[in-house]
Amino acid sequence: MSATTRTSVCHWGAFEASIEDGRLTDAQPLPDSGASARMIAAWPDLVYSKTRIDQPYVRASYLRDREGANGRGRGREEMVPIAWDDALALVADELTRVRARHGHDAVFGGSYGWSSAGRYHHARGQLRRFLAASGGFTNQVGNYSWGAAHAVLPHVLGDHDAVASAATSWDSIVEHTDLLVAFGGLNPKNWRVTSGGAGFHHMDRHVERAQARGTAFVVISPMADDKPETLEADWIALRPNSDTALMLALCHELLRRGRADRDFLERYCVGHERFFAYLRGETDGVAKTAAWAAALCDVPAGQIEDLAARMMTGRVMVTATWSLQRAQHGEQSYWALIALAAMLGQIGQPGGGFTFGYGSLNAVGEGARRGLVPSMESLPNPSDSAVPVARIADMLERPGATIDFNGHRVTYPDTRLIYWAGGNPFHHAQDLFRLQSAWARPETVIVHEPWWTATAKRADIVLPATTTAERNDIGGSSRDPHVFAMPQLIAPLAGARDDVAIFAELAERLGCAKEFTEGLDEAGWLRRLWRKTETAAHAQGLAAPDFETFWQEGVWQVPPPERPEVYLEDFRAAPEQAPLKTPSGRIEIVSERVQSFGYAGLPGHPAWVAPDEWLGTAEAEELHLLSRQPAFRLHSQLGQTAAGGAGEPEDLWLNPADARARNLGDGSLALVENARGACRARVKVSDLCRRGVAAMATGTWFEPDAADNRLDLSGNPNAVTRDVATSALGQACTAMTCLVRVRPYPDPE
Ligand SMILES: Nc1nc2c(c(=O)[nH]1)N[C@H]1C(S)=C(S)[C@@H](COP(=O)(O)OP(=O)(O)OC[C@H]3O[C@@H](n4cnc5c(=O)[nH]c(N)nc54)[C@H](O)[C@@H]3O)O[C@H]1N2
Ligand SMILES: Nc1nc2c(c(=O)[nH]1)N[C@H]1C(S)=C(S)[C@@H](COP(=O)(O)OP(=O)(O)OC[C@H]3O[C@@H](n4cnc5c(=O)[nH]c(N)nc54)[C@H](O)[C@@H]3O)O[C@H]1N2
Ligand SMILES: [Mo]
Repeated sequence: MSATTRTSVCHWGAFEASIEDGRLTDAQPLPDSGASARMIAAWPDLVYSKTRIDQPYVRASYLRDREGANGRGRGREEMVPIAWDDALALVADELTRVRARHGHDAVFGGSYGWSSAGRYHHARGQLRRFLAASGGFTNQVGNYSWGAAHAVLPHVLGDHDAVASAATSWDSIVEHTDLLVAFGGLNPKNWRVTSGGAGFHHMDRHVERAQARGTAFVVISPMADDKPETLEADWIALRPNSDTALMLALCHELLRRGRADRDFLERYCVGHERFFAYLRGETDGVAKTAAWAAALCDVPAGQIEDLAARMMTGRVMVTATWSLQRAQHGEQSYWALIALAAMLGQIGQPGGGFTFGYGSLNAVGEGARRGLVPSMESLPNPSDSAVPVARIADMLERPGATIDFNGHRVTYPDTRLIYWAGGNPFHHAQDLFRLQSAWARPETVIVHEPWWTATAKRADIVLPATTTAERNDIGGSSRDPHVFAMPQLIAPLAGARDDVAIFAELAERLGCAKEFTEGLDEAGWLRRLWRKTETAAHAQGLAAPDFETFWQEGVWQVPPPERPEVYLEDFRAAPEQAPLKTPSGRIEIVSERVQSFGYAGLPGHPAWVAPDEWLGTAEAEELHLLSRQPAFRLHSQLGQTAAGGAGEPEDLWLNPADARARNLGDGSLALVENARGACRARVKVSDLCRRGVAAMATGTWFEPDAADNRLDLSGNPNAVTRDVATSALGQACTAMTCLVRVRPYPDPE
């Protein structure tokens, strides 16, 4: 009998794993790391899940007649086990055939998804490396998390650091901030997760410290649970998707009361006079007053005026969750928030200005040095075909069509082959029934997965991948001061192979092994990645341990930065010496460039544009559906475990009055539906949910009813969400813009 413990990390935190006789028996958060014990302890359940794929499989009719098989059989037909060698031969042959007949753009390999924490065995990164080495592929650009911000922020701030990496640190807030105004709030469920995995989950402690020192908090959200339970905060319960109107009214109040910081605007910004004209209604005849916003947000005008008055004194930090921009015209809310912070004039001061995402992800504002977690190198893609991530169904439906995207045109490729590893489009895409029919079009779908997810089930060729427990890696998050060794804990299960090993085999068959592996195996690559950490550390005047020491100790805790980060501090200190990378070098409250695109609803400055589908246009019985991040899953990951709620219909939050009006009681089953589809959910009645709003978590395992292919039984909100772009600027996901009807779930006969 042998028993050992090893340290490792995953997207939901750092843990100590117990291994007995070659079996992973337990996992617990590292002491004082603050990671969720419920999520961490799910590791054995995850690794040994009945949903693991035990060997390669091929869809029955595809195996019989590759070119004659009908794509509509995906997800419905039997999957036939085949030998690894035959599966690899089939994949290699199919890649060669499709590229020869239709060109490399016909291979869609964007493969969006979080994969797992290790930076070397990152499935999505390795797939794209392999497809680049073997001849090229159509890629995806942007992400689901902050696709709209990714497009608009470079026009306003010169880059997208404000959402991707930069943040005024909590230490700075604790010391200086008098008022923190949080659009979208600070929901602690989102702090359980960091991309790449973190050693600290201390966001709640930071909030507590700030409160104890005297920072006041305002939570602006349709949901009152968007804050830690112990945090005392004022709640402004606005309608979903109306934040931009509220921000513009706050700007108008500052202007009307002569409290806009004109010195700041003149020195650091461009365009404020034109923006002011818009606020006053000089350009469109509508002044953006508190009364104007009150009608749109369904918030009393007095409450808006009071909030504006509070923001006129002391040090004020404004923040917004990423959810705000995952909505139609989501670009505007981020631009408006920047304009509001600019009018307050505290950008670049300790504890002041704006920061995106405190309420969205663990470790935003955690004091950490950047650049020490190594990332795997990519290879240049011989194809320049690339499509915005959220446009996948549109791309599959309309080969050859062109769309506007951030000042240029994108032509959709004629997709003949889809290759996915490390993502779950049948979790992440909106309007899944639309995706399901578009997905039937290509000739071949290849998926690597450890588990039989909805995407794996909808493949022609499925290759079983190992989990991080079954291989060696290095992990960590750029926002957290740790780098972790991720030692192999157990032998690969059943027939599973590492993604990298699969690609290396395929590369051998396709004659590009040298380009793909560069002659290195796992051990060689991990050492090469660690050398990048050593070099980056050296450049910052630090000494990283050598690889052997790092591997033996299991973690390198990086010394904290010398001073708390203050976003745009250097720019504020010397705008001429440290200009922004915008055309003017300053914050662009008006962007001539965006205006020059001539897109509908984008006048070149923050503006209110009503969504097509929201409470402002809803019929009496319609509710606005919010599909939020799940509390104890990572998207669809952990959805097959008890910790992630496997087998339970997902909760649907309703206000007591809305539940009563629909004859729904707490715990009863409901049908959530609209013209796009329906899903089943379990009602949770709560006055923390604003009237007119229904809220669900994403990430259940999509499970359409066999008898009714527009009904999902698992409770996946993407059965009903809308697959329309934020705007031509971002072409990003708009999951939060969605109306539904809710009624009791019909009793089975
Ligand atoms: N309605 C609605 N939809 C949303 C959102 C929303 O707010 N509302 N949010 C969106 C956002 S922000 C995001 S980021 C996306 C998330 O969408 P995804 O990132 O696609 O979701 P995950 O469930 O993390 O998918 C990762 C997949 O990789 C697999 N995997 C893990 N490790 C490995 C490995 O080593 N090898 C291989 N081959 N596979 C592996 C997992 O099993 C899982 O199926 O969802 C988006 N969808
Ligand atoms: N536990 C857990 N944490 C996660 C993830 C996970 O899967 N599980 N996923 C991670 C990922 S990939 C991402 S991108 C981030 C996403 O981070 P966010 O996008 O910020 O997360 P959400 O939970 O979608 O939304 C945050 C809150 O915004 C509120 N909200 C929704 N719509 C509106 C609106 O129109 N106006 C206002 N004012 N508020 C609104 C909701 O009540 C919700 O609780 O979360 C990360 N954190
Ligand atoms: Mo995300």
